[in-house]
Amino acid sequence: MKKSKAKIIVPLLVTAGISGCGKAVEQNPNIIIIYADDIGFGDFSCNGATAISTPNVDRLAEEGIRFTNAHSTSSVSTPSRYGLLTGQYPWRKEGTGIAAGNAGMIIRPEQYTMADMLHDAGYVTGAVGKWHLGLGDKTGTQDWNGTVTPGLKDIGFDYSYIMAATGDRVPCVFIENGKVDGLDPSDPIEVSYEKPFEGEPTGKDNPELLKMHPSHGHDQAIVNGISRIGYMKGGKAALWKDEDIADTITEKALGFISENKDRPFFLYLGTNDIHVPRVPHERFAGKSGMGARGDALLSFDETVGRVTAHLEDLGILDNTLIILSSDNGPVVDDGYADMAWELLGSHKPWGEFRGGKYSAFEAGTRVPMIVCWSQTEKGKVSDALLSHIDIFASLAELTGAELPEGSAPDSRSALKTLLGEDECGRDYIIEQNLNSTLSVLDSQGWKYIMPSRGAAVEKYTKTELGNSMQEQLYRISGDDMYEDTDLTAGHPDEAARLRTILENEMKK
Ligand code: NG6
Ligand code: CA
Repeated sequence: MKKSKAKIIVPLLVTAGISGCGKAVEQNPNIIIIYADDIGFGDFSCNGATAISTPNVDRLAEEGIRFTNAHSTSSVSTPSRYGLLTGQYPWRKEGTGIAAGNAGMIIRPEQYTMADMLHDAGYVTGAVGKWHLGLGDKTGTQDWNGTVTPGLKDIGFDYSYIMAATGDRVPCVFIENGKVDGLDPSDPIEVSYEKPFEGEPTGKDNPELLKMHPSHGHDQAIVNGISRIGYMKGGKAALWKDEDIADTITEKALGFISENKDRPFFLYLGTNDIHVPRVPHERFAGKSGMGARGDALLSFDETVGRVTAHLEDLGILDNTLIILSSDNGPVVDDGYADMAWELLGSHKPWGEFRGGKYSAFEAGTRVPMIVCWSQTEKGKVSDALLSHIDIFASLAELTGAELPEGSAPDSRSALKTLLGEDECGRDYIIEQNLNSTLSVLDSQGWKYIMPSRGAAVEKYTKTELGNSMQEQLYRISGDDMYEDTDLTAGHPDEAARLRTILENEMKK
């Protein structure tokens, strides 16, 4: 049971006066968070990419605010999503690292989530797409053939249609309100992260069955000609086809929007694009000229376009606040031989930042972010320091929800920043890498990375993780956004100032 619930809101009457470009709306706006997977700052044309074009994302930027200094809470998925949905930094809680597909629920039913808050504020709440925050009570105990419980309804989502974890992890099925969609009861599903099922082929032993080969890991159960992490058997009728995942997710999202068009809704839309395995629909295959990674970006862009067009068709675009961002920075080869490096050409998924997915360096968490709503100034670019940790409290302020004591402990409202009325943003934010090395980045661009025993380079992807036994200090500003000059020795006061901030945060 939750300790307490938010009070019913006083609906916010938004008027055109706020920033002058929209119509007056008389109910709380619908809220859609489009949370991309592994899309880097430099992957969208509105952020400077020239080798790829993302017109639908660019249109949201033209109609809204594009942020250049926005950060996920972590450089991998599970902790980032945990931080976003709970308003608590993931490094405060054990067990928030990259989750297996049979992990138990990481956000526990007694925790107060963003979905709880918006539900209590009168919203219909839905989650569609990638989940990756565990399901059921305990790891490995889920009843995949019955109802997986506890589930998303226990943490505030009225509706859910989700992938348990990632495209590369079993079980490779969609789960609707706790039940595997399309399951034939005479062909039950079994899932194991410990041992293979006798008689079932694996990527390791049966590479001849693969249409896409792993480059590292990913050599266990074979589904749709692609080997995954983890073992599964059965459930044939329910297995996803990777080529159709984006369409399935998009259509479920559109369905949720249609169904709830007449009342305020909150949709958490986690795309599978552009996580591995990247197997976009044939209408994108070969279209980017950059291989599967680029094609998946085009697929993501189409999802954004379809959502926007649908809102427009229903006449509710003006009254819908869209937040588009990514769970972590980019990776090129993340475990499948999909030619991503060979075909990357001049494209820089990480923009001008160092590192990438998994890293403590900026590209790990400095993600693309756009906020679009009829009430915001069109085409604004904001350099304000912003963290996804603050979206929770910002939406509480927007909707007038009161948070129960102790909920979203690290979240501070950044509503004015999100709506473009404040250009300063946070004084500082905390970032986290794969092995939980923490960094502090302040609004002046000073960045301190704590000492860490973690590896300097991620062994599979070759990403620089930003780990060092020595503390590191960088200045990220102006025309020098690349963390390559350690300033610790020359600026001991700055290093000490940021170290103290971090130590104080860690004591909370
Ligand atoms: C890693 C996987 C990688 C990806 C990542 C999670 C291997 C070798 N690598 O362990 O492919 O699945 O986990 O990505 O298995 S995330 O974006 O969901 O955090
Ligand atoms: Ca991710």
